[in-house]
Amino acid sequence: MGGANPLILYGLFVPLVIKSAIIRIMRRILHMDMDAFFAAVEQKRHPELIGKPLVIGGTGDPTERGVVSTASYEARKFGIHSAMPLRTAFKLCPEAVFLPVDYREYSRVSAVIKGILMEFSHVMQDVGIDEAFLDVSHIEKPVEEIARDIKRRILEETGLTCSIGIAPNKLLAKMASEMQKPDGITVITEKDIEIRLWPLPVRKLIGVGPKTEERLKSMGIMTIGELAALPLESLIDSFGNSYGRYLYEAARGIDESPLVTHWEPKSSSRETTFQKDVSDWQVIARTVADLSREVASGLRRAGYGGRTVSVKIRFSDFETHTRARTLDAAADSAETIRRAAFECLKRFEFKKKVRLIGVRVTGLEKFEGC
Ligand code: TTP
Ligand code: MG
Repeated sequence: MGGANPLILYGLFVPLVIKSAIIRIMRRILHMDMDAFFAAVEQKRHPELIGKPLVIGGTGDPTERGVVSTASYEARKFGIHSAMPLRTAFKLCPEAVFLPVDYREYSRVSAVIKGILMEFSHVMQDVGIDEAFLDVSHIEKPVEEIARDIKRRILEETGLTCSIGIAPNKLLAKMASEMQKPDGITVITEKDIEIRLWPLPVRKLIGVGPKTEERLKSMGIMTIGELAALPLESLIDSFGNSYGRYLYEAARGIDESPLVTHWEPKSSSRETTFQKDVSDWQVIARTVADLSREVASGLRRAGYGGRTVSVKIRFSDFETHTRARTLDAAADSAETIRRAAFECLKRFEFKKKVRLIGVRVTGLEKFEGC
């Protein structure tokens, strides 16, 4: 009868300690990505377009300059994809419907979707107009059920479908959300890395672009599994310390990065490509004034002011120059930004026609009370 038996204490506490360690390590991260987002929003408000090849991009005129922002799944069957010139898309599928980009509407729908995600968890990382990470570790429900609930709410509120990936980290969650598009739910655990990650081509690994893919190909590495077989030293030799280490860990499905729930914008900019290269000073000046006004209104909406205004001019031969002007204090007024942009404009030599003009404000500071 001399107090608690240390063995019983051991039996009681050790499993608790282990359990809390597992809970801490095993995060449940969800990645949501809307399906053919811009096209789906258009099909929602124009139901007659459902099931048709639909291309969203530029001004919506496929005979003009501009690139494809997105294509409906029906249009993708013709080989049309994002970033392709609209004219090429038109050649591939002349019967497709072409529509202009309506950012205002897509941003509105995006805000509704992000609001729904926030109802499920406040730990959300907004990564783009149609995607976000959500930490759902604390929700005591099977992950598939959480994903189904989110998809149901998004469908009810917007009429749109999304694909969801769930995994112990952001890297695997993002790869999972791609695996069963459209309208899919994919759960990946650490046990799945060997069978589901390693057979994939290296390009499917987040952070591997076309250049790295080529480098790896030349080393005889085609799949993520082959990449995972390379020793750390040889990756560091080939790709440098930081990217080499990233590839080593990513190929093993390791990613400890936290969700970034708050970010500060670094710059605000707008640019425009003319349908036909211009030399008319009036047009150039009016464009700079319009872009300055748009940048200023974006800054005010976000509650920021900026110190440095720069103007970018791309000439008809693609030669591109930038001129910058730093203000005495951060500003968000259209008038101040326009005046600084015009000072920049005066410092260019206009010997060739102009293809593109951009206005950018950097050195942003939060304007309190906005
Ligand atoms: P994505 O999620 O890459 O594409 P998506 O939603 O159209 O299709 P998926 O079903 O494969 O996810 O991009 C989201 C939106 O961002 C897309 O609808 C349009 C826009 N976008 C561009 O404007 N330019 C681009 O190059 C890409 C890739 C996307
Ligand atoms: Mg998408």
